[in-house]
Amino acid sequence: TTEREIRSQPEVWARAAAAAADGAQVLGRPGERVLVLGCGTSAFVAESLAVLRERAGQGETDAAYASEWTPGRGYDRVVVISRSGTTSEVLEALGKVPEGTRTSAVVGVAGTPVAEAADEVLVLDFADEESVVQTRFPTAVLVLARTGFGEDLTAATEQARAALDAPLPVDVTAFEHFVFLGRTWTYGLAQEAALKIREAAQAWSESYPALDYRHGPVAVAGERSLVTLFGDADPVLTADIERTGATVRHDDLDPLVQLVQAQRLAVEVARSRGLDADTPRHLTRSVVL
Ligand code: F1P
Repeated sequence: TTEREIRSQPEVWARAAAAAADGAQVLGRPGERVLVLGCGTSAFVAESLAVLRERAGQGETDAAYASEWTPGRGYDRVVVISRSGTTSEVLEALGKVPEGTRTSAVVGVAGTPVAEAADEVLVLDFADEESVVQTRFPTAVLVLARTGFGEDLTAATEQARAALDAPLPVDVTAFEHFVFLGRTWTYGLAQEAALKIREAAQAWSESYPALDYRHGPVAVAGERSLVTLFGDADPVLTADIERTGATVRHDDLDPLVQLVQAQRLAVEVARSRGLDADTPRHLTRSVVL
């Protein structure tokens, strides 16, 4: 199931791009001060989305974990992201939004508690998933956002198709430690990639803002470490990391296609350890208290 959903991403992205005009409204009208909230995967999507929205000149945008947010500074709109639409902390966060602040929900399923609790709803039912481990829903939200903010993701979608048709260019048995580094909006992707490795493969993974990796965490890098750099290449950082014996990967792909490759990596690492990505240990599709 997870593999099938990973493979479906080019089709799902095309549909997400087509829905971008509606989406841009729900993600905050230009000039609005927006806060984006979510849990787990959706918290990382919130982080990336906040950077993308602000960078596109749409207005000040913050992101926070729904589970930790308490109202403080004022916003025109709070946008919550939840594939299931049932996550308790997201629902509780919506309940805390001050009177007069508009609320939007981006969900995979209409009629769910989160969808019902928000003033406006964007339902990406075509991106909904059966799997516990999220793959195409988060990427669809980001394709929709980027398209809505003026990017053309046709080439990235073609890149994803080509990447999916080729074998993953990594020998997963050579590594036991997986590190993902990102900058600006791709830091959210790096965190999401590391979460995939933990969820699907129960393997040791970490994520950092790229340049911060040298400020301590690099101490545990070694020959069994695979370090993936999202976004732009950085030869100086790469050389520094390679000195530890680690392997550094940077594909010249759209960062969302890099995330697709990380999702595939998680499935392959799981398989190499005798695990099934469809049945991750200790996890449920959404956390409902
Ligand atoms: C959020 C989430 C998932 C995670 C796990 C528990 O779900 O944290 O990201 O994989 O299954 O729930 P949602 O609010 O986006 O449905």
